[in-house]
Amino acid sequence: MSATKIIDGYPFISYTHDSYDTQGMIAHATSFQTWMDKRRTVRDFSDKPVPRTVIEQIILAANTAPSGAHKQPWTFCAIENPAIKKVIREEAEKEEYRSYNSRMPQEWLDDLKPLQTDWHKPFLEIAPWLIIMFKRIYETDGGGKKKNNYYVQESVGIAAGFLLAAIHHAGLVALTHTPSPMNFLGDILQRPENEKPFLLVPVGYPADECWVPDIHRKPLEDVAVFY
Ligand code: IYR
Repeated sequence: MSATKIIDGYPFISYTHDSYDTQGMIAHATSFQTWMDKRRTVRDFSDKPVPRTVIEQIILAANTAPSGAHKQPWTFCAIENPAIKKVIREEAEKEEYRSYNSRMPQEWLDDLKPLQTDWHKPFLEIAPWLIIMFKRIYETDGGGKKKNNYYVQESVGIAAGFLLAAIHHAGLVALTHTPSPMNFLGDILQRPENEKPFLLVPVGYPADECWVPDIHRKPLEDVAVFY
C-alpha cells in the first residue's frame, strides 16, 4: 500500500516507479525506439479473429493517457458486428469516392500516390475489429447543464497514440483512418450529441501477403533541435 496524504482537502498518493542506471536507461530508450520504429500503418488485413479481451486491454491502455483536468474526454466504440462494419464501409466509401473524385486537390492526390490509397476501403469489413474514437466536447450534469472539456483535441490525440502503441505491443496492426467528413459514424453508432468522431482504427492481423510503402522516417537532426 502506498502512502497517502490530504493536500488542501484532496487525496494524494506517493509515487514511485522503475528507474535505471545510465546504461540501463540507454538500453531501455534504445530498444523502445527500435521497437516503435517497427510499427507500420497497414491496409492489408487478415480476417482472423482477435479476442475481445485483447481489444479491452488495448482500450484500457489508451485510457491511461493524460488529459486536460483528467476529464478523459473520449469514448472508444469497438465494433466486430459484420452488419455494422458493412454499413460503415458503405458510408465511408461514399464519402471517400467524393473526396478522391472531386474534393481533394491534385496536390493532395499527388502526395498520396506513394501510399497507393484510393476510395475503396475493404479493410473496414475485413479487419476483425474497428475501434472508433469519439472526442467528448462537453459533459452534461444530472440537470442537463453543459460543461466543456479541456484540450479535447490534444487529449484524444495522445490517447490515440497510446492506442496505436498498445496495438503494436499486442502484436497486432492498425490503420489510422480518417474518412472525411465522418459525421456518419455518430449516426450509425447512435452516439450522443456531445461526442464527435475523431479517428477510425481498424485492428487485426496483417494479411498473409501484406505490402506497405517503403517509407523512411526523418533523421533526428530533421525533427529535433537541442538548445
Ligand atoms: N482519408 C482518405 C485520404 C487519405 C488522406 C491522408 I492525409 C492519408 O495519409 C491517407 C489517406 C483515405 O483514407 O483514403
